[in-house]
Amino acid sequence: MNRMKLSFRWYGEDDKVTLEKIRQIPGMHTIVTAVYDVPPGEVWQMSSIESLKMQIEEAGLHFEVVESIPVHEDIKLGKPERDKYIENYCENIRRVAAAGVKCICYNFMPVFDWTRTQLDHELADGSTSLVYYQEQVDAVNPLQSDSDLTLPGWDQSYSREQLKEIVAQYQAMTEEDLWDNLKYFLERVIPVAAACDVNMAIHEDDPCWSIFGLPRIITCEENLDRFLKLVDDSHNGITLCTGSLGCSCHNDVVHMAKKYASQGRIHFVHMRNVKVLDNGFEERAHLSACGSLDMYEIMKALYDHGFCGYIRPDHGRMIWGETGRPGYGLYDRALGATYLNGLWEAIEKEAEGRKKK
Ligand code: DNO
Repeated sequence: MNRMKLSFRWYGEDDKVTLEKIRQIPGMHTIVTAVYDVPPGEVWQMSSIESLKMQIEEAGLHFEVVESIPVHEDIKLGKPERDKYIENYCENIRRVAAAGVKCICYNFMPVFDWTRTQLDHELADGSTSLVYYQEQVDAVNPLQSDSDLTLPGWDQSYSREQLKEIVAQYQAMTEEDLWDNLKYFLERVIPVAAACDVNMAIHEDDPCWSIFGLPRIITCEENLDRFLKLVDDSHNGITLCTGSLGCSCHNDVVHMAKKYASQGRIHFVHMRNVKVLDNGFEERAHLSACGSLDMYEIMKALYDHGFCGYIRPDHGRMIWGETGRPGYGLYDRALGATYLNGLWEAIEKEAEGRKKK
């Protein structure tokens, strides 16, 4: 039988959304988390990993997915110091594997992880969500000292000068340079993941286009094909993030789900709906009718093509007066989880019914 494992992101002991609450979501199996108090590039303490595992298992859940082990900028920039950071990365893979982790999510985006222009945009029903409006991004130029150099979601640990310098280094790089650096990284990391039987699952660039002229390459079908061939091993796979890919109308997410699931290369899925607009996109409730993506067709594509990895409801809106980490409150993600369970049960029963006939 074709099974998906339902999972939920938890930010550790400081998360207002506690394990006690998460465990009450029907069908919950796996916690997705990371060691958050270590800077990118450093080795995680075994005791920190063990402590996460213990807390999660005490709550009756499994610790099988890490999101993320961040990739140090020197690796993405191809600097000489990268070898040290790659070795640390490999050591982290060995350590989390020893604790029972089966899947590691990471990204290869220069400097900025996900980018939004507002984190609390009010939707028609009074809920709030994360949005991206291009004109607001265009107004922030990281190389102009008098520009307002922040957008929500960015790493606040850089000073303005540091950020300007690192952005300038990437602007001098081509997409081909970034591909070379990704290949160099994968050639060293994937054999270690394979030996530990851990699936590496790259997260697409969010949004899936270049920002401020910085190269971004994990953006579309053609590039995902190229990525999977860089190291042609099933441990070199993807996190299918429906919202990251689906915010561009050029990406056919249902087709991509079919294609990469049948190749056995989707190890993790982030299910989230977005409304695509002429000038960007808005994050919406998970239900298909609320956004531009057909969530049923995506789940069915995964089911029909043998997907049996981890799925988590991705960003939720803030509803019912909840406050907290944007995108990562309890209520709307829990509604998302329940919706995904419902879709999956219906798809599974229908398929089993078909088989019996
Ligand atoms: C945002 C997340 C991303 C994701 C990383 C993976 O909410 O989907 O931050 O965790 O890009 O490395």
